[in-house]
Amino acid sequence: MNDNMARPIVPIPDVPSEPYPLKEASHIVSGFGRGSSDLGIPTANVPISTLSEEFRSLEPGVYFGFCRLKENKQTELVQPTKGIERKVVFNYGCELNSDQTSTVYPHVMSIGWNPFYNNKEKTAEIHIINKFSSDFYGANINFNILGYIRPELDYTTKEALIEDINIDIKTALKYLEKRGYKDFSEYL
Ligand code: ADP
Ligand code: RBF
Ligand code: MG
Repeated sequence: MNDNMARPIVPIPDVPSEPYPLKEASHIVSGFGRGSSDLGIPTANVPISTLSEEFRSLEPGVYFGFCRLKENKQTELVQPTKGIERKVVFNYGCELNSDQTSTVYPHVMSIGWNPFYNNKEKTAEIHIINKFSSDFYGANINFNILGYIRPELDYTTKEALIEDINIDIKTALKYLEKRGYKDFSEYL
């Protein structure tokens, strides 16, 4: 046993159930850059202001679903994240190849204040379950939410957080393979 908060067991139904499926379209902005550098798990951050009222009323926590990336030609829509001074290269997804823009990827999404890092703003971040060879800041992303995995937790170590995210990834893949979930892979 360690002294981290226990990960609660949340039952996941065999098919998406109310209020899911939810579907959103947004674009990717920059955050603090901790996902790749500190955790080794990059997350595509989407501005909460671009998301529906229904989405914004979701409990903080970890969710899963499918997503698809697309090059963003309307670059003026991408606004810098308030309060975060960090220079990254925005290529708006122009380096994504046709294979990458036609593939539907599974994802796990974290919504909330990241208690482990004590963030002051609520964030919505998507870890796409795939290895990419380059970044795609500014790209468009269509995603759905098909289920809820667990609440946001605080951790005493970074390793415990990483371990839990890896369990989240395994859980998402297991459910997204089921017929009832796979049926929503084109609902984007
Ligand atoms: P930030 O705090 O700016 O979001 P991250 O360290 O979380 O920084 O890295 C996120 C960026 O990494 C994304 O915006 C995207 O361009 C890129 N990226 C590369 N691979 C992935 C992936 N599998 N899932 C999400 N983003 C990825
Ligand atoms: N941060 C937390 O502080 N607590 C969590 O329980 C937590 N769960 C996450 C689950 C997933 C699937 C992902 C992708 C991220 C999670 N994070 C959590 C957010 C993590 O702290 C964040 O992605 C990094 O700070 C990079 O922005
Ligand atoms: Mg991120």
